[in-house]
Amino acid sequence: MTKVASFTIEHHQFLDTEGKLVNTDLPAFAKDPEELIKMYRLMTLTRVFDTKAINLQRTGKLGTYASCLGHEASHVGVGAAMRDEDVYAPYYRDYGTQFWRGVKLENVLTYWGGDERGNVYENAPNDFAWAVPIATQCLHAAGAATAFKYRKEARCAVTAIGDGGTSEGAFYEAMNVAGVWKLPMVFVVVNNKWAISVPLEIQTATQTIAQKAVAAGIPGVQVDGNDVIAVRKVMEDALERARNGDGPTLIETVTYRLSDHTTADDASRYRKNDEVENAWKTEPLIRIRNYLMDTGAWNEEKEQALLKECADKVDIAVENYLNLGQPAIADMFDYMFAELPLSLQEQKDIAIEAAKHRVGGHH
Ligand SMILES: Cc1ncc(C[n+]2csc(CCOP(=O)(O)OP(=O)(O)O)c2C)c(N)n1
Repeated sequence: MTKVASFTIEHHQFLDTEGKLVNTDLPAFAKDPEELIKMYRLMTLTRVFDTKAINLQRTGKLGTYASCLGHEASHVGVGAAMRDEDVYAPYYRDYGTQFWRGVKLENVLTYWGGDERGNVYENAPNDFAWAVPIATQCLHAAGAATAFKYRKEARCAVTAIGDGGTSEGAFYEAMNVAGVWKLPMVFVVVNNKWAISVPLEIQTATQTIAQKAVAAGIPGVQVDGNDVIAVRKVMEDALERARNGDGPTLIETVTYRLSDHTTADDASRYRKNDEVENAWKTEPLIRIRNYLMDTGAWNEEKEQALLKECADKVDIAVENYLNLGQPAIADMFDYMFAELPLSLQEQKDIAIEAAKHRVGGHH
């Protein structure tokens, strides 16, 4: 017998669950407290926003909403490493990355309010809309990365997907083409341990999600997804490789979904309380806040001011969302097909006509 291939998967971490450094070889950005504070501020805003969005759904002002509670470091670390000219193809709960890139809080509310205008990101116009069909976004990102390579542009495409999503064919197809064409892209798998009620060990037989990269001939690395310094660092390295023409990377961020899957789910029906309680001990905000406090860059006064500022920002976004007014009737027909099938064209015409006759009708 001869060994023809072997692999190892690295796990990266800088901060332990208490916020103490386990690796003192800090990347450049982490030596600047202002950079860390910027990330912590957005992580906090994302959490305050998330709580409010759930309350809006519970009071009937928002449709089904997918919470990102617990994902804040994975999201913000990814966004912070990207450049404006890169392109992001998100899945449905990637708000932290998107906020970093300029997507407004209002966009998220508008989208989950069932209004297509939520997908129009004024400040991140090249990024893709949220993908709810699992793994399709990986192919969109591969398409964008192919265009960047073809046009010789120094841009990268980044996509994110959940652990369950890596069981989809589209995920492997995208990784395969990215590997063989050395596309300038990064695949981020947010491993939050659950795909609705399906736990990771039933989802896949692999020891890590990162090793799924081996099958595509690309590097796979695992990172503590609750450690924002580590996520940004591995992301920066992966983007540098991509920009240098060395091809794609798969990053697995190991985290935990602290909330229900969506507001339409009740995770207590399939998940043990102990597991969730333990996960709260390793959640991402505590450790970066503790680290900043220990280094003297943060204090209780700044914390209280930040919480107030976040609450105010969220309130303004909610007001804007609630005052947006009705969308055009045509919106629910216009974005699925390049050419509308005849049957839908008929329905669209009827809907527009009916709206004209309704009091306050809008089209
Ligand atoms: C192609 C496809 N199949 C099934 C679904 C239904 N669905 C929505 S979310 C979900 C679980 C996804 O889990 P994971 O990829 O781990 O991401 P998470 O939601 O945990 O962040 C499923 C099966 C879907 N949206 N698209």
